[in-house]
Amino acid sequence: MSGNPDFDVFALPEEHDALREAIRALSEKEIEPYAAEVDEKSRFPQEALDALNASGFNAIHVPEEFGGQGADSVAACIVIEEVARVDASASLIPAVNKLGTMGLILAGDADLKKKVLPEIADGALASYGLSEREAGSDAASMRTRAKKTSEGWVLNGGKAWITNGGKSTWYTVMAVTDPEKGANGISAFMVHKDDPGFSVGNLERKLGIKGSPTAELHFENCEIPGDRIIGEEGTGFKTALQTLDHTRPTIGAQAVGIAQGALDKTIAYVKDRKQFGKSISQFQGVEFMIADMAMQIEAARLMVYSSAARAERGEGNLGFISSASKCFASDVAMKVTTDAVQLFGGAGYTRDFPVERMMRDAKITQIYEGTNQIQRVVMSRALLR
Ligand code: COS
Repeated sequence: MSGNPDFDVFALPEEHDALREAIRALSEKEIEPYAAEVDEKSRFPQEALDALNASGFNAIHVPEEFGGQGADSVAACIVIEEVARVDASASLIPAVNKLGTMGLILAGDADLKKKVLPEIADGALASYGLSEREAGSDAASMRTRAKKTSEGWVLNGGKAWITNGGKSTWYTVMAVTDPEKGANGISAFMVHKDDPGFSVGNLERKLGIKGSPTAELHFENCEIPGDRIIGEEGTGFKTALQTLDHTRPTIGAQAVGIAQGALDKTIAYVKDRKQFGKSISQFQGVEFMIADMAMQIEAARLMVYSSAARAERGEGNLGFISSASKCFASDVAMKVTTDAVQLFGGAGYTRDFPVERMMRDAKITQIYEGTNQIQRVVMSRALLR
């Protein structure tokens, strides 16, 4: 059977393959050597930030008109996936830069975009502030308030579990502007780290992604100018959910990357490790586990790219596919990394090998950007409405 060279409808464009090659090489050279130490010391992966900033992989989603590269959503997923393959903490740099600017890109006005986006393209970090201690899955029950004044807005309250909090320059913050209107009384704002009354509180002590600080944000009569609102008053909750429609696939990409990293390490290990006089990769019990791991990763990757491509094309009703891709890929990452530890045996349970870190890092992908239970709520609502 001869191949049809024109049949490229279900293949990634060559640019994406070239992008993967470039970001993989950079990740293996500049990020992977520090990953174990970053985790061990719970320190920020500065080397990764420097390398990503120097190569322009820090925020490739920023549109060209605002100083970025205007890369498509699948390209952004590939960058996140390849960084996560060696270090999940570092992959939160490009992932959260997208999360922290997507509301602005989708719903902000040109002047605010001009103020914020070029800085992010240049290497400043952005974060996303939706959750509060008492408003996690039920995000609309948030208490942080923003009151209009003659000068602009004054924010009071606090946000919790903010990824890269304290490292970011800009924060997309959702706050209640009209408590009578529920979800439709929430607005979105861009807050700068130097705004008076803004401060970063305690850092969480976590199971994984230890290189990425997770912080509280405090707003005590925090004054911001009037032009920092994203879109119209009262549209902030919708902007926040629309953002997640675009960024849940990026968490799927992170999960795929973590899983692929664990599989690659496991394949090398099981070929090398000998028991009963032969390499353990020659036992069918091991072969079948490897096959299942790879099969699940492949399915997750396809769902993530398809979801990112649909977001890129501007399709409506992204709720089902974006939640499905994040949910499926993160469940795959948890399963694959757990199996990786199993296949490494006693060695896998030690910090001498990276798979236990990958297993700890995978767990968060089932929780953040909406728990996998919330993803199933979003999916079933889309299917049954
Ligand atoms: N895009 C735009 N608007 C949306 C939307 C979307 N994807 N999904 C819902 N909306 C709109 C609804 O249409 C509704 O507007 P109207 O009242 O004008 O019809 C409004 O937003 C509120 O929606 P809904 O009533 O469905 O909100 P709920 O309070 O029931 O919450 C869930 C919905 C649970 C899906 C939402 O709170 C959620 O995703 N929670 C998890 C939050 C999360 O992911 N947190 C992690 C932090 S981010 S790292």
